[in-house]
Amino acid sequence: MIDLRSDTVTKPSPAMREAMAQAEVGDDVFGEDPTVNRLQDVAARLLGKDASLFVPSGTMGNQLSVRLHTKPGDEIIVEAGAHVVRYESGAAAGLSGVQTRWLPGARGVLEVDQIEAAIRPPDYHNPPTTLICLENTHNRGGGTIYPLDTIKAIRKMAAARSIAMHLDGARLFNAVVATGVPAAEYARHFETVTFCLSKGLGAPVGSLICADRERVVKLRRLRKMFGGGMRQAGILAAAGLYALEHNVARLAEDHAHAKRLAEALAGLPGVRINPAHVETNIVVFDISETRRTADEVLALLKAEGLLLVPFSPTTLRAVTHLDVSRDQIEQACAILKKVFSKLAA
Ligand code: TLP
Repeated sequence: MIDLRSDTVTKPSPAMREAMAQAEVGDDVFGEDPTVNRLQDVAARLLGKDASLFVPSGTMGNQLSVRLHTKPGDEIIVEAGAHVVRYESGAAAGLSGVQTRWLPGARGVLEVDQIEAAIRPPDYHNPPTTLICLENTHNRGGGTIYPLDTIKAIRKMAAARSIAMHLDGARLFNAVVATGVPAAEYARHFETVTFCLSKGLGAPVGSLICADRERVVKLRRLRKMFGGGMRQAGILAAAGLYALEHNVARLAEDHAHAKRLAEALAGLPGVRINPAHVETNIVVFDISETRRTADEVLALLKAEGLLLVPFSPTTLRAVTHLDVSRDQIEQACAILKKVFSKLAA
């Protein structure tokens, strides 16, 4: 099976497992795990922040950040396809009691005017707008890179209104590798930034929230409250350190593989995709012209040995990652060609 369902399916390599086996550990709830502490220092430095906190998942990173920046009854502004509201099981409402305002973006990207128009004027009928969440790269947008100038404009407007900004940077390093913009240059426009080790970076578990020291102290308490305090987590942190050292620059290969898939898909009957929109490792394409549902097409692809996921009843997503070789990408292109040509015949 060629598994392009997500970059979350990657498995730790033998060298990563060796680093995990050798990790020095301690009780991280006491702050005594040297490997976790090292990972938190490395992550903070990379993102140009004072400090960072290791958490079990990207979802927890986002939700601790929402909780940090808001009070129950506040409103937060998000893009309509953002992970924080589409795939986190209603957590912002359930765990922080906030109302979410969903704005439609262009492949996930919101413009400053759009956000500004959605901010509630101060009036006791209105919920206070206290947080803007952006996502870079944007998953449902198709791996879109958030333009730095757009982020800067949003930041300027938000700062003037004392509204905090959180970045869901689950795939921030994909944006960094694709653009050459340093992670810290993206991060400095946000109070809190999360990134995931368990996606394209290939670690089995874990994300980091990076922020100033005072916020990290508060986040640490919230992590305990949300049940995310871990003990000898150095075994996991060692995988993260290995990932940051060995698996960042190679993300460029995943991007080239995604482009190859997009170009192959663009020539197939029944498929709609603009390869120019494939900027990183995510390929989202429309299959409505096949007049088959996403689930029907997925079953046909699976029977040929290729796994993708549905993104809507008429769109599919493929994600490239470090456990898929160039040869397997060529095989995937051949399977896609076979299935879509058969459907058209
Ligand atoms: N995304 C997963 C699914 O949940 C959809 C995937 O397969 O892409 N932010 C973004 C932008 C994400 O894409 C994800 C995971 C998360 C946060 C959550 O990370 P985890 O799974 O560690 O909670």
